[in-house]
Amino acid sequence: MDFTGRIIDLMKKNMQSFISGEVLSRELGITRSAVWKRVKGLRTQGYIIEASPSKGYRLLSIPDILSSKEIKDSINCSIQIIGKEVYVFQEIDSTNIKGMELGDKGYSEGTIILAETQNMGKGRLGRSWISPKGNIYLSVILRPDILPSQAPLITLMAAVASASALRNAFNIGVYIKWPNDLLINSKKVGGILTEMKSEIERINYIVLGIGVNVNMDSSLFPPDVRVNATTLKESVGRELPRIEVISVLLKELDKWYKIFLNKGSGPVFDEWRRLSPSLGKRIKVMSLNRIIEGIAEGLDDYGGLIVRLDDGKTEKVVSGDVTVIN
Ligand code: BT5
Repeated sequence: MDFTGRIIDLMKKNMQSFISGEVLSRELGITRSAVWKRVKGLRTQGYIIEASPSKGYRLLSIPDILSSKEIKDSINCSIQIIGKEVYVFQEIDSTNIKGMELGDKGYSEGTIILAETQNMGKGRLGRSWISPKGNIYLSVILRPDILPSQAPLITLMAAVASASALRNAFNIGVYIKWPNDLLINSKKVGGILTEMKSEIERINYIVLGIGVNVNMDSSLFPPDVRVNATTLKESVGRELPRIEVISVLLKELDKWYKIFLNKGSGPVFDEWRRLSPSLGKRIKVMSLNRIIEGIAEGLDDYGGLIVRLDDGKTEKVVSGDVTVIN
């Protein structure tokens, strides 16, 4: 690690209290003026560092810039699968596109791709995901030993993990709407896009993409999206350090992915039901080629939505957009 990295590390260990220039210069084996030069450099990167001639330096805040080291440090020890490799891009077309590229090249399960902004962020069915700075755009490469027809279960697992992570860490009511929406007060705060490369009977890899609106300025949403969208900042009432959000997301994803691999979909379904207020409600589902209305009754074994129609029959829906009818 270079001198600047080591200065950050030492100051972080003493966050909010002073560390003298003398101690820093001794630890690093460089002069005090060389330490000061690097502190000035850190300030230009957005680190807020107080400098006192008698007491030394005090780190007050860290800029909200994503770096693979910060992310790895934040999840260190507690994670077994998700986040073994972390790649961060300033700007990218789509983290899912990059995930497919790396998946093809054989990158290992748990590899993470993050970007500060996406210029071709993807939603489902060719839709786009608005991706300005300040949010989380995350993709994970997974290589589960499941059938291609079971891949939608990964979306449900990720929805449960993401909603649980945000609920526990920030005490906010995040709910799930089938199949891939994360909602706060019925507005979309995040979405999940699961893509895969497979043969008929075997998945080569899955790219699990998660987008969460964190600190973005909501006025950047076009009006038609704005009415149905929200950010964590709006709910919590303050900006959140994205590293903290990413860290809780990755830890919870690791936990739920292992539960899914070891125990199957049962525990995921149980939690999914608890977090899905639209179950039991009257809904309208718009799929590519039809619209149906009925009561949202539950999930089938593959994560499809079971809808009870007015004539008493049930239909299984594998993809579509759900609206709750009041
Ligand atoms: C989704 O699609 O909700 C999946 C979103 C997945 C985004 C992540 S970011 C990391 C990874 N890399 C990618 O390129 N994608 C994934 P869908 O259910 O089809 O919803 C898309 C619709 O949500 C759009 O048509 C808009 O109406 C709305 N929308 C777009 N951007 C939004 C945003 N930032 N917040 C809330 N709603 C948005």
